Amino acid sequence: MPDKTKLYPSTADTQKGADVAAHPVEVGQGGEWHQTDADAPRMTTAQGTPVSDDQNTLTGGERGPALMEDFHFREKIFHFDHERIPERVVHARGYGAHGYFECTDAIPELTSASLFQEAGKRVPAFVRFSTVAGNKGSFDLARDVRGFAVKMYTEDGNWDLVGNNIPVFFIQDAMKFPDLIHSVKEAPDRAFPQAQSAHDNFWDFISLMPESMNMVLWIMSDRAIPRSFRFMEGFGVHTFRLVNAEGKSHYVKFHWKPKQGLQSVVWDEAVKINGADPDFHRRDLWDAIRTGDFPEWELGMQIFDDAFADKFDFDVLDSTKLIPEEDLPIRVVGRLVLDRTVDNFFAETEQVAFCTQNIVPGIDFTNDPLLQGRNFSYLDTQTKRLGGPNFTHIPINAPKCPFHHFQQDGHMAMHNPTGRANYEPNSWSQGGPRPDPRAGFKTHPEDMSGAKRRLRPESFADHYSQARQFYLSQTPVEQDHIVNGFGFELSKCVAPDIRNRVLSHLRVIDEGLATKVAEALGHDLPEAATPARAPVDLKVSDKLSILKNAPDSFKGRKLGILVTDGADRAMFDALTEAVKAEGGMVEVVAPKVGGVTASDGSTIEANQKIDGGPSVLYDAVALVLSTDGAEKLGGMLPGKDFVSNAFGHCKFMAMTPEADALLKASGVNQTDAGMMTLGAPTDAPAFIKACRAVRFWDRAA
Ligand code: HDE
Repeated sequence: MPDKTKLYPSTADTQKGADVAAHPVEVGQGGEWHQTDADAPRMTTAQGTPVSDDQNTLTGGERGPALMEDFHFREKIFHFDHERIPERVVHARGYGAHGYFECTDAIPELTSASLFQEAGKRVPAFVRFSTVAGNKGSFDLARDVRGFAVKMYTEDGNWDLVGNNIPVFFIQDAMKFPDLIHSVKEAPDRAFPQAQSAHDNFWDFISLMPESMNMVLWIMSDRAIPRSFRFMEGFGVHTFRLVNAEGKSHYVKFHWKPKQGLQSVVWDEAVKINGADPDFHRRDLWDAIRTGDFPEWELGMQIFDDAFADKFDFDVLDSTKLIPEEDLPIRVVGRLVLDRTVDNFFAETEQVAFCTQNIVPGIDFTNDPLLQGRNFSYLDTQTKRLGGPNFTHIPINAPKCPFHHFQQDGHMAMHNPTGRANYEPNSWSQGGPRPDPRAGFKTHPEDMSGAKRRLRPESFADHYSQARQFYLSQTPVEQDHIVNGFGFELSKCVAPDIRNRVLSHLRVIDEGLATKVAEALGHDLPEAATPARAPVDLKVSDKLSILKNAPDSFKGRKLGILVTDGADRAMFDALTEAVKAEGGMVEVVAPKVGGVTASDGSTIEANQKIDGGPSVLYDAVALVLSTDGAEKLGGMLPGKDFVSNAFGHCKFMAMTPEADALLKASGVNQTDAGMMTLGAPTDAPAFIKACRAVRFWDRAA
């Protein structure tokens, strides 16, 4: 029987003097283990009252009841109870980083926006990448659009370019947004499936909305499973306006082009990455920035006027359409660099509020009905999510330029106007801010006429031509991925009518595509859908393909080196050096996380234990094994999976001759030009050079 009368020391007391130095600390992340009581700041309550004991609730008697009087306990639990705020209704899962935007090509002739007036000028920026459908705790490699929201803190206020990684959208009118989102999110009765579109409700809605066809092709393509946030493009999607100091306006489409190049994973990898590392994308961004490999995008603009808009095949106000770069080249005017991770996820990434209505003088909206609807939605949803109208007072949302207005009070008002005047006009000498008719924001005075009505313009009626153009612009490998995407998604639809309805649309897009998807499903082809307007054949656009624009560098990519005891040290070092020289990263995978003893008796430290470091986490792999090590790994499922998956996912692979037993055990009995035997350390640079192509797609043929 325990002695109930004896008082035990608190955990805090027992921890004192423990050997905390034994715990590894990630470099530069703060939270060092060596803090002593003398260094530490004094703990207080939220009111600033010093706390003497944070381990034990105040009780009446040694084993008595807790006392109401314990203000420290009550305050602590009360605050914890209120830690959560509603997650975003869409784009709930996201990851942010700080950086800057720099103008590289001044365009004062096109816009008076302050950030484009002078080459070399920088403004601070904050970016949040996101998935759309899943909740905040969902996995990173969902098949989904990625949000690409950029807040630029200019001297004329915050400009938010709230874009996506796909240049078109599902719907033409914001009125349909709640329906689209309801259909893709979990069904309301069963609350599943989570973070995926492979289900009846989504495809039911899509198949009844032919305007979504262009976007659906993008979603079934590899664009929806990017390798990382760093390797994807961003798009403003809508047509916006640039307005110069004389009030002259041009249309503009915004593009973010990753300096790192474009890269995606294959679907089978995506599924496995979600299990192996659900945070794959956020970890990638964090690691890249923390190691000083700052991701960078160019800001490009497609600039055009009414004459171009009039002769373009589609309505430039229709967000389900893009303007091919071949028809209207992109002018690069700036660059975005992400060079700082957040200090606190909640304060910055969770509380950041992007609004399409956050615009600056020199940039303006168009009548795109989707954009107009968004301008209402963002402010509205943020008022609810962040608890009131004063979320602009939160540092991440506050402008970094001076700001003065008469808005006051409300929940959590951090700075109210001072002085007597809180209205305008007023006649007080210290009467506060006044509008500036010269430099203030002016709406472009576009002509408007016509009757009020609910109507979809005829110019929005072609739903298939650009979907066909997208499909035909892909390489055969990418086309196969699209077919497989449809095959997978539709196989998860229980209702055959829904599958057939989708197939009927695919027939209008491309008979070959429809036939292959029908074959994948084991379906007969249904009647083709009847389009509102017959599609036309458009020129192939190479810029729509990822693989036609593949990177030519291993920079920013990761090599996974699998090692065992007896691994050739010189070979390991040569590979590591070659990757570093290319600007890539290395991660070492070993049977045990404690590392291995190399051929020369030295220790090779491991980053991952084999079952925690599957090859899906790497862009290319190398096997530096001893004969005995290869045999042992060949008897382990994670060892075999490492090799067979790397091979199946068309990765470049290099191996020492001793790895043979593992290759055979993994069912890899062939060699091809994507596999290199490492005979001597001097072979390593050639292998890393080959890895520049990132995947050996010939293997998929
Ligand atoms: Fe959004 N969208 N959206 N959206 N959107 C939101 O705002 C909305 C659309 C996009 O990282 C919400 O603060 C409507 C297109 C991003 O915080 C909400 C329509 C594009 C983000 C909202 C669209 C986007 C959002 C939810 C149809 C690409 C995440 C939380 C007209 C150009 C921003 C929030 C972040 C977030 C509404 C369509 C991009 C509900 C009504 C098209 C990147 O206001």
